[in-house]
Amino acid sequence: MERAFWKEAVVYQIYPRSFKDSNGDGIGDLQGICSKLDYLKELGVDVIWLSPVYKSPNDDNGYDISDYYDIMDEFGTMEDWEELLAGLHARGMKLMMDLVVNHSSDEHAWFVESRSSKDNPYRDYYIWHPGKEDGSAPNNWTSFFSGSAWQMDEATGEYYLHLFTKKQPDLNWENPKLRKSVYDMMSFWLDKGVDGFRMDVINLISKVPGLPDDGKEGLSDGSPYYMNGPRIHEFLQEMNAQVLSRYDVMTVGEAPGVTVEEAIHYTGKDRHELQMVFQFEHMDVDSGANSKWDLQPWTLSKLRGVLHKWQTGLAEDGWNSLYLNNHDQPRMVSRFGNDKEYRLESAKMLATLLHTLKGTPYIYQGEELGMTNVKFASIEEYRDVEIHNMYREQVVEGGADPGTILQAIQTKGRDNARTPMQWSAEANAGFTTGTPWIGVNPNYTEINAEEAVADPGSIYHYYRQLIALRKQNPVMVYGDYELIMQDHEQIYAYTRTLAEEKWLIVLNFTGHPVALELPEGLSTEGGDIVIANYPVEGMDSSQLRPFEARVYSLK
Ligand code: ISL
Ligand code: CA
Repeated sequence: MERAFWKEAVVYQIYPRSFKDSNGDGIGDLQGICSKLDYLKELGVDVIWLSPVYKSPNDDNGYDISDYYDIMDEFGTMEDWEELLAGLHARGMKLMMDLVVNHSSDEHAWFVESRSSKDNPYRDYYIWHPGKEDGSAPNNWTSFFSGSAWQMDEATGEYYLHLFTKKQPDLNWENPKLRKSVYDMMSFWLDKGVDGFRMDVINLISKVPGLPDDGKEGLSDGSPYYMNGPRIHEFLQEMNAQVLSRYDVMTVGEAPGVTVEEAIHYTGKDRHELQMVFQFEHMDVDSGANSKWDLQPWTLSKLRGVLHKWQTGLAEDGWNSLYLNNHDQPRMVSRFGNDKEYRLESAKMLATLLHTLKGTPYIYQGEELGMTNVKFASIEEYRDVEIHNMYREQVVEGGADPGTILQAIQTKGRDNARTPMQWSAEANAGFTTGTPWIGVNPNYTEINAEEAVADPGSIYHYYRQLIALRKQNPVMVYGDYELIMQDHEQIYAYTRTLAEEKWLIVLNFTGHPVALELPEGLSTEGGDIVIANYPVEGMDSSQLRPFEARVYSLK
């Protein structure tokens, strides 16, 4: 067991636009975050991952960066950012910045230069290609956010690649000059005292040479030609050698489409690449084969199957990140729990899962309050570019039933995670004194931080306990994971073992009571409850109540 800070840490993700507005313009900002540092310290988290705060025209809320060296006007100034960093450090917390270098904004100076002429020195900072003979796009790849991944640029008559929106042109990692520019920029932030990076879609940066497609008619998924591409490990090892290894940093790479085998290559001990990745397989358990908008019921078997595969797959080498929601995903209590009569119980049950599996837990803002999905009644109330592009493609151009598509958006849309943080029962949930950039979830009068902090039985206090337990019990971090009752349809149960210490975790994933029959050789007799989401009084060793979660220390 090799101890490491980043294994023992709990990370809290802030989506600045929606966290706290300090000046009444309706947009969260850096001073807003500064005003909540004591709240974060009280919760007990060790690291803040800050979604992008760099200069940006906000086509994709900061994931389209026009200046990597400066702060977005709406969020404040470099001085505000420095105050935030100092405030975190003064409280013993660390700051992980978002690193978005698969693409930049089309308003970045590099792209402005690049598009201006074919022989501009920055031309090769991006991926340009002439069209096919008939003038159509160079290949049939789709963009993540609907339509072709190629955009014709009139100035030079060539197409540029954009895996995301057309205002997010892909950077050309084949160009050593671009790579050097990225490494310089990373060093700039690390020299300012940043403690790590969350790397946006980092496994997409290496594209197969020649940018081939699958030869099919019409648009098609190009991911086999850029996910975990041919030079990805070379690039990451270079980044590590030139930048990361010179600092004591924490790293996590966002990696859609990553497999367990690949994850070991990214995070293995002797690989010198990343510490952990965000894998996505468990985010696919309620989607059809082609799209997240194709709603399918999930089952515990499916979800557990994926989590178990990753737990065992990275048991010897590599390390897991643990999350059930973030700024791109619906709220976990609405998706995997019950956000109505069992909101409290199921949010705590899911929290128990996240904090007792092996890996580093990531809390997304508001998760600790049990914030839920929002159901905006019309498409106009949504803000996300992914949602609007999809709606246009499906409904406006494709003639799909608007009601069906709206339901998919209400269930899976990213704006579910982006409604303002619910601080109090005051107007606009205490998020802003102005008009919020996106509607507040109307349930803020009941679900808010002020109430939660005041109520010892709240989800918030349950998170505090879980985080505190992690600091006192190495078994939570380093203990071996072993699945029991592998085929149970309602209960997810496993043990964690470190030397003499053995913990048993039992989680009821349903809204009804379920009989608990432990396999032979395992007994809770004489064991202690470490944490549970129901009072210990009334606990029946042979039955779990709706969404009941228990962690035992066994004798
Ligand atoms: O959000 C998703 C599903 O709806 C993912 O496909 C998501 O686009 C993918 O995980 C990449 O996400 C990251 O890069 C995007 C940005 O929009 C996301 O917010 C970011 O997390 C482009 O930078
Ligand atoms: Ca503001």
